[in-house]
Amino acid sequence: MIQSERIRPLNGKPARDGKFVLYWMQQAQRSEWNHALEYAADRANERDLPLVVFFCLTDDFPDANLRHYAFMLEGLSVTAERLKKRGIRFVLRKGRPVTAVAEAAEQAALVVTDRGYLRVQRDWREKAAGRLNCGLIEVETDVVVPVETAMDHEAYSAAVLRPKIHARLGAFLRPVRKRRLKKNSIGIQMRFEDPSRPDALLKAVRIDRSAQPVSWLTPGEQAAEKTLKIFLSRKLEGFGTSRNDPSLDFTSDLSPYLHFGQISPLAVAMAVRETGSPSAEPFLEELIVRRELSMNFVRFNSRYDAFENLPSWARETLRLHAGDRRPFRYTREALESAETHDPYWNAAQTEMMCRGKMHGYMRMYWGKKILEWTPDPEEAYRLLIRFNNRYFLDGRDPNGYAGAAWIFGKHDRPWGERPVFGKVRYMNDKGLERKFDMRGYVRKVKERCGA
Ligand code: FO1
Repeated sequence: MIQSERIRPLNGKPARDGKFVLYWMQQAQRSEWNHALEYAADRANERDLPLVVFFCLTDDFPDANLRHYAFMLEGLSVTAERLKKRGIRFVLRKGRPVTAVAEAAEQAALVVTDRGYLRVQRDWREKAAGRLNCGLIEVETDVVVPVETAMDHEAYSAAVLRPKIHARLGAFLRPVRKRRLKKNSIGIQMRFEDPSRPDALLKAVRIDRSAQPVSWLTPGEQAAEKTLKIFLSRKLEGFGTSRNDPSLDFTSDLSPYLHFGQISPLAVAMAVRETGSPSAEPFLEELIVRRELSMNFVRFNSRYDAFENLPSWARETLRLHAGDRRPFRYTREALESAETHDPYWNAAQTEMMCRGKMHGYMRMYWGKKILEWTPDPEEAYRLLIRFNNRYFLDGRDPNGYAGAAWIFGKHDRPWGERPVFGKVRYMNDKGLERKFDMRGYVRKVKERCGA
């Protein structure tokens, strides 16, 4: 059984006679550990109907470009292959999601979808709910504890959310059983594009092509599982003590896969917990408490991508210090091309530009310096969101929005007052040098990015 807290009917309409059950795959782009897919399989089996999986490829996903579409489409080709092995037809169509799902559902008895938290994802689902003539049911599968089950309002900080999550973990850390489909759907006739040719699809979409795809990380659920295995066998042990050192490699590299739903956070959490490693706890704090704090944030704060989402103390202190003299000031162009006086910042920026990722600790430092070196905090906020969304594989994600907000004081507390930052937490290069081998980090980025 899929836990009832994960399930929400979106339009109150009943199922009707139809040729298949349709799963509109959107957030959870995977064939395993997917509550929405298995829920749809149950509904199909109880009606003796086949199950069809549908994905809408839209060319105007906000702030997305070639780098992200390449990762997503290659991943989807793997998912299509795996679904086929289960006798499930995967239909991909270009278009606008609401219209496309309504068309794909013309002969469906029922439509099931997964849950996404961003404005655009909520909007698609709300409009589709009104448009469809059959039931639309949402199943939440990209968090361990369903968002409203943990809390029904915005959490002020991780300290507030943590005990609520921990209290429910036992109930939700449960594997997702893979169902056997009674009826095979491979032969169903439907108009579709070929998901096994991501290159052709990439050429066909009209998107911003300015950020290049990355080659160091293979997309798709299979690669995600391999990345998890490598993390468990070689990195988890050192995660507890060395994850913050940017010259070392103890982070999981899972965030791009999590962003596109190519791996389930539940599967990762259970695998990590099973190791019994002392590092499991700090890792699960990031994967569950911190990540789900970001879902809580975008779910309950409608201004999650703007300066106005900050707590009043942070907005006030930053505005009060907006006129302070900046030790350095850089234009967007100078920042974008990594031309500052700070070799560590330049290395972090280079890492993001060339790999679509940045070491987690450097991501905090990098953001703090954008705040420090931009003439105005509100402009700095916009710039940070822009860089985040454009260059990171895992940008355009609740985690990215919460990370940007944290730089400006969200989910944090006031610290001692100082120029520019006011009471917002400060970070500096001396701190980095004291704690880590920063030359090693710069060298590593040079080796990887050739800059
Ligand atoms: N979801 C879709 O349903 N269709 C798309 O064409 C699509 C493109 C896309 C591009 C970049 C990106 O970061 C996300 C994209 N998504 C798309 C959504 C994505 O898979 C996730 O659901 C959310 O971004 C989660 O934050």
